[in-house]
Amino acid sequence: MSTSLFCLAIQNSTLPPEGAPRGLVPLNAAKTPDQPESESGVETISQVDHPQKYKVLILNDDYTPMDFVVLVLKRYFAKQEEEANQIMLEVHKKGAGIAGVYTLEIAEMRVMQANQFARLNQHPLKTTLEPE
Ligand code: TYC
Repeated sequence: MSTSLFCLAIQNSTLPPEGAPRGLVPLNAAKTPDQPESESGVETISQVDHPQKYKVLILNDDYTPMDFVVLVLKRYFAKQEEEANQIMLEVHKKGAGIAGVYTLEIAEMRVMQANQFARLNQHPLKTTLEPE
């Protein structure tokens, strides 16, 4: 998928000159009033430089033990004990919280692993993802 995006970007000749900082390409650089962004290739380049990120949300429930939630945050979301405790308490009070922000493939993997770990341990704990 990323290969075809990259080819389209080159074909539309909107890449900055060699050596120019790509992060500074104006988002409307090659856009004319009657030309949709998808044809200009500009939007494509911004996606190549900044792939969409996804928040992994961890959801509250009434049954999963607090210690287990902390363990999940440490094991699958690389949190230290203190931060894991803070996130768990925030979720407990507010209903949901952010376990981490990742590219789609990584976010999907963490959600699957965390949900499977909870299921195997017979806890109803759920994580899910949403675009950032
Ligand atoms: N509410 C749970 C309890 O009182 C603790 C909990 C916190 C569960 C966070 C899930 O994502 C969660 N045992």
